[in-house]
Parts: sequence; structure tokens; C-alpha cells
Amino acid sequence: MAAASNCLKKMHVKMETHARVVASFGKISLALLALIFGAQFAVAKEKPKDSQSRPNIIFLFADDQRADTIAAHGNPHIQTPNLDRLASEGFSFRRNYCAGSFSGAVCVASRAMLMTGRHWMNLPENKPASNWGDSTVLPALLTSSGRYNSLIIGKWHNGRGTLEKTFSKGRSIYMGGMANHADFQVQDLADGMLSPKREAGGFSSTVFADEAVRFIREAGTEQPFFLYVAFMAPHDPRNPPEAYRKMYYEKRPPLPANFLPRHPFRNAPQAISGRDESLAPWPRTKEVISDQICEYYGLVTHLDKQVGRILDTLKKSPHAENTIVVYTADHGLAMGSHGLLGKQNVYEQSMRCPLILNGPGIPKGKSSNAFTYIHDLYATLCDFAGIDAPDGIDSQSLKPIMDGRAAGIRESLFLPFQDNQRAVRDGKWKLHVYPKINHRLLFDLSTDPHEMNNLAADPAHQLDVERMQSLMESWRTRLDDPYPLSVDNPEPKEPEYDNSKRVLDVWQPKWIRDKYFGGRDNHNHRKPRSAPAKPTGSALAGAQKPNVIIIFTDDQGSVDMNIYGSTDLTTPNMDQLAKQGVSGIPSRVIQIEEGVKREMIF
Ligand SMILES: [Ca+2]
Repeated sequence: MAAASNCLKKMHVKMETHARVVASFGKISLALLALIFGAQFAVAKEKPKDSQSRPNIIFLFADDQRADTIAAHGNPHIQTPNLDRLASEGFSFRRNYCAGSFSGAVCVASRAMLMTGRHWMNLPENKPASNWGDSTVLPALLTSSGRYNSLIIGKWHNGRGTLEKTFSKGRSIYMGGMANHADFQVQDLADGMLSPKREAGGFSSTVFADEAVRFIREAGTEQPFFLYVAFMAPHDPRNPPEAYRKMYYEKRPPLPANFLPRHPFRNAPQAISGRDESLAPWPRTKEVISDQICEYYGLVTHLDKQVGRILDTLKKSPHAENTIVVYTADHGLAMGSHGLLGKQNVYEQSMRCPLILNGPGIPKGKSSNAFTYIHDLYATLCDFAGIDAPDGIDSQSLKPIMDGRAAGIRESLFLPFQDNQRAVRDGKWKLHVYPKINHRLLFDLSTDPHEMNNLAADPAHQLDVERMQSLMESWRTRLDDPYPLSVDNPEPKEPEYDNSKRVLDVWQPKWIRDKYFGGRDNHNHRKPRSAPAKPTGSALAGAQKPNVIIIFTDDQGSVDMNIYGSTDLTTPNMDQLAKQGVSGIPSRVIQIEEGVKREMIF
């Protein structure tokens, strides 16, 4: 009952306009709401454009790229000449974030939010990875309302059902979360139908850029296009082409300022058992982290080169003056910061990621420190295309910031991660809350941008803790966050790192298994190691679902049962089954092999 009531409550909140939300939350001061939502009220919408003037859109989507891995954004140790060019000719959002995750597979949640424009807490509670409820999906909206010719290339991590609702055409699609960049299979999408898998035939970033180059060269000017290119880099396996990692082995970037051998407390279950955190042994050594950063930077630099090929092709095409280019990533990555490797945490390096936009009407070489979410790109691209975004989404257009009409669209950010981590930040302070262990961290980001000096227990900062906690509560009310901020029986804070339990997935190539896993090749990525948790809540509902037995016969025709007219067969048990259940629905297996047809009855 509680879950159903919560669900209804959520649906109600989703249907509210912002104005009605203000009216209904009497316990929150108007001043606080203005602080959270303030600037958006002042921004007027632009009128829709006719289809002739709609810009093309090229959406370049990196996978697991930290915000600090672009040279033009202040990192002199990485080589990204093409992203630097994009930044110098476009507009950079320097405080862009993934809005947390419902899953350790943060890629999945981030992409669901981008495609639907909804915060993950406003997606269906049941399997939000691949169930987007009644959401209007961005590419489908561009196609239907803007007459866009839409094409997907690269990674799709949200299941076949959502793909078919989002795109009808695609090339070299990778249906999954990750793969060996140098050895993987892809599928094509035509008329909404996925082709059989085929070998990709090259390194992932190169294969996807080849397809993008081909599309841009072939695209006509009579119809705007939306080209979505979802790269798999710099997600692991961190196996860039050899020259790209060697260049960094020979000139090593420094370790992150907040490098630690171990994370000091148990922030999330994935921190001690997840696949991302298993990519190097505990404790992390400076040598291993340095090597992995070289390999990660190598993937970024190789990706940058492929982005350059796409930008060069665009520049020489008839579309050069009428195309918006978006470059962003689904979230960041720890890569040794705080003793972590993965993205299952709410530190800056894992939730923050790059965002650059470039194209007609976008100022060149400018940047903003406004707080933005990746899923704001939904409303932003609708704005550029002159299409009304649907009501009830959590996305706000960034165009007014680029136009100079608004300094920002929100004054704080909320980063909820499953039920085990929460963070809220404003221009100066950031509060982390770890509900499962009743633990809090407070950082002054103006003097401590790497989140190293915890002030939560300092008596001089108790008012700051309370103020940030109040801000967090207002976000939780706004999103109807169903999870508590503390528990009666906290779990142990101390993490238990066990190298014998490191997860090795099937995608790590041999040199990485040799280097970081002691030559191990007994993959176990798909085998859960721990006993299943006791059923509670939705798991109990699962236990009440029916079992299924399928009896599959061989070469039985639709009339080969006495009850269906056979006079020379005796089939009393099949006849009884047919009488007790729903039957009489003939279903044909049209063709199993050339020239062979068979029929059967359910
Ligand atoms: Ca990702």
C-alpha cells in the first residue's frame, strides 16, 4: 500500500506545474524555492521555428569522461586538440552533472534521464533502465515534431524496447554497457528492426566516427538531421591503441590531488564489490593508478582524434553553418580519487562531466559556471529546434544562458545515488549524506574543490551543515525522494576490501588481465557472489508472480489433437489442458529452414 501510495503521489507531482508546486509546498519558504528554481521564471520561451530553419544536431556522447580531461578546460597534461577547438569555437558549461543514479550502472540512469528529460526519481519505479513509462523520448520528438532525420550510432545501454521507441534508423549500434574496444560486435537498425550482430571491424571510437563521417557526407539539405553518436570511450577496458597509452607512459600526468590508497568508509555497496572498483587491487598504489590514468587519457586522446575527423567532415560539408554540435559525457569517473576507480559515488569527479555546445547563434569561446544537468539538453535541443518540450519534464533549456539572457537556471544541485548516497551543493558548500551508515561530509568547495577536508564535525560549521541539510530536504520534497537520510540500525562504516573477490568481466583483454589481474581469466562478471537478500517490498511482489512451464513439442500440426478434430489420435491429457486453459489460438512458425513449414498450438 505504501508503495502504491508513493507511486500515486509521484504521478501527482509530475502532473503539477511549477507554479502549483510552489502553492502546494506550504512548509517550504518561498525564498528557498526561489533559490532552487528562481531563475527559470524569468526566462521567456522563444517561438517555434518552421522546419526550414531548424538546425541539424550532432550529439557526440562520451562514456565515463571526467570533466577535467579537456586541455582547454585547464588540464595541461592531456592532449585534446579537437575538443579544445570545439571549446574555443563554442560555449562550455563548466559545472555540468549527471543527476545521480538508480543503479550502479550509472550509464543507464544517465541516458534514461537524457532521453526522457526526467530525473530518475520521476521515471517509473519498476525497471527505469528500460521502462520509461509514458515519457516522450527526445529523438522521437525531434523526428515527429521537427521532421528530423534521426540516426543512432554507437552504444545503446537501455534495452531493445526503448531503442525501438527512440530511433528507427541506426548504424553500428552496440547493444550493451561495455565491450573490448578492439573486438566487439554491432548491429544496424532499419525501419525499427535490428539486424543480426556483425563484427565491428575496428576500434570502437574509429568505427563510430567512420559511420558519422559517412552520414554527414551523405546527408541532404532538404531535411534537418539529428545524429546521435554514443562512443564507448573512455569507459573501460582501458585499452586504447598502443601508441596512445605509450605517449602517456612516456610523459605521465600527475595523480589526482585527492588520490588515496583506499576509500576510508563504506560509501556504497559497489565500492567494495563492483566491477569498476575491481579494476585494480586494494590498496591502490601510485604506480597502478598512474598506469591506469595513462591508459584512460590514451582513450580520451584517441577519442578526441575521432571527434576531430567528424568536425572536419562537418566543416567541409553543406551543413557547416547550420549544425549544432553537442559534446558531453554520461558522467565522470574516480580514477584514483578518494581511493575509488568507478562512478558509483557522489564526489565531483564522478558526477561532473564535460559539456560544450557549438553552432549557429552560440557564442564562441565563452563558458559558464551555471549548474546544469546532462538532462537539461532535452529542453535545450527542443529550444534550438523550435519544438515545444513536453510538460512535466525536469529539463530546463540552457539557451538563455548562452544568449546572455540568464546567468543560471538553478542555484543548487542535488545528486542522489540509489538509497545509499545523497549530495547537495551550491556555489560554495557541498554536503554528502550516507544514510546507510549515518555519516555526513561537508566541504567548502571554494577553498577545497577536491573534497578533502571534511568540516561536518567542526562546531564552527554546524550552521552550514544545517543550512545544506535544509536545502537537501527541499530537493527531496521536490522530487518526492522515497529514501530516508538516516537509518535506525546503521551498517558498519569500515569497508572490507578483499582482493580475492575482485570481479573480472569478460571484456578485459589479455594484457589487462595479465597486468592488473595476475593473468587470471576465470571471468565472473555475470555470477552474483553473495546470497540473495531476504525478500522485502517489491521483491515479495516478485515471489508472488506465477511460475511458467513451457512444453514444446516437435512436428505437431495444429489439428494433431483429438479435441481439434483428429479422428485417428488419442490425446486425452492435451485435450484436458486445452479445455482448462485458453486455447484455439493457432500460431504459425512460418519458416525454420528453407522449404520447411511447421505449425503448433499454444
Ligand atoms: Ca558511462
